[in-house]
Amino acid sequence: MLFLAADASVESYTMISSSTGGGPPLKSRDGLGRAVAFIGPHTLVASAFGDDTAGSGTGAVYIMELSADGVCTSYIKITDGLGLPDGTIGRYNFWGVSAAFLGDLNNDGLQAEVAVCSAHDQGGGTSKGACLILFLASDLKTVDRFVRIGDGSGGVEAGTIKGNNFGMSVARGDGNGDGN
Ligand SMILES: [Ca+2]
Ligand SMILES: [Ca+2]
Repeated sequence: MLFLAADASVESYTMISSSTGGGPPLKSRDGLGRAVAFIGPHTLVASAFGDDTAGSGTGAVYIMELSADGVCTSYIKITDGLGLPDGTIGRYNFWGVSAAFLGDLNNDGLQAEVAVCSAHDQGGGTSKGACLILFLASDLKTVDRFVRIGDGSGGVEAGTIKGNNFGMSVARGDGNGDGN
């Protein structure tokens, strides 16, 4: 984490890994930080798209509480069977290849919606990819519910996604100006 001055020079920095900065235990190729998104002033979503806890290459995300000086003071992990029902993601989906904070998507007053995508989601066909829209509870640690957007799910007609890797990157915006 880089703390920048107004002239964009680095004033200070911290590293969050398995050995420093309060990070979670990791193994090689977990890829912590493949995608990152702040969801609150001191709350960071950081993916580990190579995480194998729920099966090879399933992927995971950590929701980290950070101190003001950029050290992780606590974290929770979300993957298949851990905050999400078993089988939500699947092996070799590499969930967490991208992520974006969506603010208060459902307009319930809680800024707690996050998109986390799998470039190799197998729904609708081999490696077509998908995004999970997570609706977090007010603790920002528990997944209340989620919606999958991919080929044949979440309002996308089956056969629409013809190639692979839908969700390789993701960003928030209001393209049609309706406030969502
Ligand atoms: Ca909300
Ligand atoms: Ca909109």
